[in-house]
Amino acid sequence: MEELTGFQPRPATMSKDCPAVRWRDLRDWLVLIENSGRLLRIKQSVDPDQELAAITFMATRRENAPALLFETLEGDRFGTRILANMLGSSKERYALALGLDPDLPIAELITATGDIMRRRIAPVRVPSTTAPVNEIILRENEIDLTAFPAPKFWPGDGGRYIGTGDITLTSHPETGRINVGVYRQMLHGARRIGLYCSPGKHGLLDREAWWARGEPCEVVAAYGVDPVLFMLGAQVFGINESEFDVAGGIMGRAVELTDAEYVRLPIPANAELVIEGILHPGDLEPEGPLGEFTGYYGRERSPQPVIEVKALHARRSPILTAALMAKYPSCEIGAYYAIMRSARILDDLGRLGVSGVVGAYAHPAAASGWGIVVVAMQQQYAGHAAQVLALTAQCPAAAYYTKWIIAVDEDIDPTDFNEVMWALSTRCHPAEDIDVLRNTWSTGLDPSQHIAEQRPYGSKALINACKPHRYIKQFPPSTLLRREVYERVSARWAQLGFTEPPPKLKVFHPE
Ligand SMILES: Cc1cc2nc3c(=O)[nH]c(=O)nc-3n(C[C@H](O)[C@H](O)[C@H](O)COP(=O)(O)O)c2cc1C
Ligand SMILES: [Mn+2]
Repeated sequence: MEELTGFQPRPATMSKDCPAVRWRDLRDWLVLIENSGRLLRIKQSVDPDQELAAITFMATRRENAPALLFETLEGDRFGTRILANMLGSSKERYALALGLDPDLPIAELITATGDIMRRRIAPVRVPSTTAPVNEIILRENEIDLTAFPAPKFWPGDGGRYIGTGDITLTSHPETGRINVGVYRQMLHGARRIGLYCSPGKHGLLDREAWWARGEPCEVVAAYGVDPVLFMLGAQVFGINESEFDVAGGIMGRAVELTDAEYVRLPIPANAELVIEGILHPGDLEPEGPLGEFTGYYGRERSPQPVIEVKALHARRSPILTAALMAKYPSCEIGAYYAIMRSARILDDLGRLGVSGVVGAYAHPAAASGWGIVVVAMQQQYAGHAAQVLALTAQCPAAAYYTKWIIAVDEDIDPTDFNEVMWALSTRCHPAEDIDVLRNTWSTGLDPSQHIAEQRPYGSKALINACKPHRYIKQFPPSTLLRREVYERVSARWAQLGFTEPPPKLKVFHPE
C-alpha cells in the first residue's frame, strides 16, 4: 500500500488539464481517509447476518460517522473484509475521492463536481499478469461464493446480498458500449447470483438486447470497488455512454481494465473481488425484497435473472464494499449523491440557458437527494421564478421522483436548510405560491401512494419561496450587519474569547 503523505488537494476550479487524483485503488483511498481520521477499523468478529448492518446503522445515526472497515467476519473463509459507510453522509470523504479539498463547503464541491463531470477519458487495458485483481483466480467448480461473508442487512430482506456497493458491467450487442451500473445481487448458491435491474436501466436493456438475439448475456460484477467507480455506476448517463469514460474524466486518469478469462467483457484491474458470468434466457429465481434507500422495504419478492458464475478473480483478503440502504444519514447514497445530482441539475439548467440561477441542492435527507430540490436564483423579470421552478422540476437530472421543488432568492444558500426554512416561512404565501404537476415520473419505491401500480405516476409541488416579485421593491429589508462592523468584530473575535473562527457572512446591510 503506497503511503500517501503530503496530500495536495486539486484546485476547486477545475480545468481540462487539472492533475489526477492521488490514489490508484480502494486501498490507497482507505489510507487517505484513515490518515485524516475518517476510517474506523473494527477488529472484533462480527456476524454478517444483520449484526454488521446494525452496527453500521447505529454508527451512522450521526452525520460525521467514519467509514467502517469490518476486518473479521463470522463464517468467512477468505480473510475477507467489508467496508461499510464508504462515503455515506460525508462530504469530506467524497472530496477525498475526487481529490478535492475536504474543507470546501458543499456549494463549492457542487461547482467543482460540475466542472470535472464534463470531462471524458477512455479506459486503458493493462496486462492480466500484473493486475492486482488476479492475485487469486478460481474457475467453474472451484468457486464457492457462500464462503464469502455476504451480508443480510434488514430482518425482512429476502437473502444475503453479495452485491450492494458493487458495479455490474454489460455490453450492448450492437454498439459494444460497456455499461457500468450499481445493481443489487443476492446470493442463491455457490455459483448463482440474482441480479435485479429495474425497468429502463441500461443493464436490463443490454440483457434484453442479447436475449432478443437468442444469445446469453455476459456479465462482469465487482464487489469491492473504489469510490469513484461506485459513484459513477449509480449515475445515469446516455444510453451510448460508458460510465468508465466519465470515471476516467473525474479522476483525471484512465480507469485500468484487464482481460477476463471467460467472457469478452473486460474486468476492472484494481477491484477487490470480481466475478465473470452469464445470464441465460429464462433462468430466473425469486429475489428480494431488500430494505431500500427510502427507509422501507421496496418491491415484493419476484423472479429475477440469475448470473451463472464462470470465473472469480480476487485480491488476497479482499475488501467487499457493502452499501447499507436506510434513511439519512445512514444511507450509502448520501452526500456524494446529493452533490452529484445537484451538479447535474445545474448543468442541465445551464445548457437550457436559463438566466439568474446561482445554485441548487438536493439534500440527502430527502430520500438520498431524490425528494427535494432547492434552486437559488436572482429574480430578473416577472414570471422568472415560475419558469425556473418548472424547468428545474422537469430537467433530466431532477425529473425522477422529486416531489418538492423550491425556488429561493440568491441571498439564500440552498445547501443550508436553516436558510431554506427561513425563506419558506417568510417569503412564501402558500395559497399563491404553490403549483402542482401531476402524473410525473416517479418510482414504484415511493410508498406514499397506497396502490403500488399507481406509484410510478408521481406529483410535484413547485414552491416559490422567493420574495414576491410584484412587490419586491417594497419587501421589508432583511436585518443584516454593516460590513464594516462585521469586519471590525471579526478582527477582535479571538480577543473576545471565541475559540472557533467567526462565521462567514456574505450579505450585508446596503450602504
Ligand atoms: C447502493 C445502490 C444500489 C442500487 N441498487 C439498484 C438495483 O438493485 N437495481 C437497479 O436497477 N438500480 C439500482 N441502483 C440504481 C442504479 O445504480 C442507477 O440507477 C444507475 O444509473 C444504473 O446505471 P445505468 O444508468 O447505466 O442503468 C442502485 C444504486 C445504488 C447506489
Ligand atoms: Mn449507463
